[in-house]
Amino acid sequence: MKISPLQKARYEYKPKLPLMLRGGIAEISVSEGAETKSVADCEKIQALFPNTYGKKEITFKKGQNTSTAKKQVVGVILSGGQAPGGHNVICGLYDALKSTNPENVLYGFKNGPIGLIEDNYIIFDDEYIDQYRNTGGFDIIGSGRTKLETKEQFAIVAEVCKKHGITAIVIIGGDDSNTNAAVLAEYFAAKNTGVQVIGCPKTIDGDLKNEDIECSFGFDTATKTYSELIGNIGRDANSAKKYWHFVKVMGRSASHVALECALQTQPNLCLISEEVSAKKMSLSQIADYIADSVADRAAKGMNFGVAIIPEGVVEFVPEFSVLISEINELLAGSKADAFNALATWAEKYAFIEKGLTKASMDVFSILPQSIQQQLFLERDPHGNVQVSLIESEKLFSALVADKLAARKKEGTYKGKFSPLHHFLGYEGRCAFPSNFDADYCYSLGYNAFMLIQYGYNGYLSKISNLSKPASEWIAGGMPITKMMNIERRHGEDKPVIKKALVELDGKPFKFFEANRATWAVETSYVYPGAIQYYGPAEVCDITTRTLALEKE
Ligand code: FBP
Repeated sequence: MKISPLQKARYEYKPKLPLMLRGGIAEISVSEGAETKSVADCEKIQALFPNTYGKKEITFKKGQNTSTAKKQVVGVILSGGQAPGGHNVICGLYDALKSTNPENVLYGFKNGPIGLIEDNYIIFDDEYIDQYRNTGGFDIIGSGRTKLETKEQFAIVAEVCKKHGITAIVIIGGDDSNTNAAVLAEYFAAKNTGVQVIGCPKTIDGDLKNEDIECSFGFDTATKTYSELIGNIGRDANSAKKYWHFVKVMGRSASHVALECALQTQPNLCLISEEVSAKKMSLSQIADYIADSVADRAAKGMNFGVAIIPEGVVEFVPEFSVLISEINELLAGSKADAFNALATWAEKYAFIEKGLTKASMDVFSILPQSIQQQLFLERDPHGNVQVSLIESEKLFSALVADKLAARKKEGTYKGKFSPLHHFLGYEGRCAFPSNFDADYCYSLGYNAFMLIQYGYNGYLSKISNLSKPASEWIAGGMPITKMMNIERRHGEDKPVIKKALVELDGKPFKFFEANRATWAVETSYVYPGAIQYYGPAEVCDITTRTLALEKE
């Protein structure tokens, strides 16, 4: 296999652990804190998790290791979308496990949770693991989106664990995967299997965070990668002075990624879905808001700019989400076949016109035809419109073009508007992890093994104090049930980890809000450049603006 010089150099990088985890396993002791309660709906969560609810918060410290010496056979899975640093979670877990006892074994179940059901695995050894140290991607064992959530699946997993003598499972995933980790932990405890479950917080979206988890891994590297590209685009815009760039960034429903990229690059505009929702902004209001900045800059002779659009924004526009549900209804079950059988777009349009309410038709009719057609082409396995596939960067630039054309007619706008479109998502999910993510992930994995060794079940590996140098990070664990509440999902009340959206009264948004009017009209771009892996700590080890502002 041919490897790049950077990959080769990264193999040699020694991730930094918190001081309390350094110096060898024999010196890591545990300190138990207070019993915990879930963030909401305590009684209901307790009733659903009688064996794992209310456990104590725990912190590791330097001292005599008092865990019971027993052979550990651990299984690990990667779940959901790729996030930089996943390989290092596995490397940290492997190193801790092997340095505790060389007889310990680490199984990697392949292609996500399905690997546990299909009993599809590899057993890690030094030679294999060393090819993945400090690298991006999830290709070490692959990932997948199958959910582990039913009793039948849990029974199969229990059988697989029994077959291999597995004592613990580590689930590296987002809020849904860690919710399922908690349910699996409860199942194992109720059945007295003796198998422990530990979760690790992953997702580039940054929406798995709360008072215990300061950030999910991968967010740092992905946002640095996107910000490098947005900075480059800004510099190109400021050089050529002829294009408006509409950049959609990943992040699912939450706008943490968009906000972080805006804090790093200071574009002319950044939509924040949570604000759109709070202010109940319509498509037309959003288009006017963008058009104002285009016109103000044009008046100063600047017919160029950069706008960041979070991928989930259209879901938060009230009239658009009503339109989506009406379309889902319109095409439910066999009605989709009748629609698809229509030969021309004109016939389809007439069908749509008949099926939608007037209010939704008003919204539908102002959309560019390409977006109208996307709403009917891209369906998920349940038959619903996949909102993340809607090219909202093109939608908004088309709506803004209409607004500007109208203003031109009125004589209130005289500029030129040439939009270009970009979507930044997959480009950032498998980048070489930044030093922050390399260190954070290795620590999460190392720490996950300490939780296993000390016998904890249903815990999330927790590394905190992350805005400080790695030596000052604090390692410990938090019962997953503490992060749960009851939410309505698919028509049922379900215990889930609360998803974190951007807080409009939080410091990162407040900072953005205080500066955006200037950024909208001036050209204040910042060019972060590429992630640096070697060099001074103030260049290589800094984390996100979001985390820095939150911890100010
Ligand atoms: P996770 O929530 O599983 O971490 O995935 C994040 C994400 O990258 C989102 O930002 C994006 O909307 C989605 O995955 C894309 O999914 P897919 O990889 O299935 O195309």
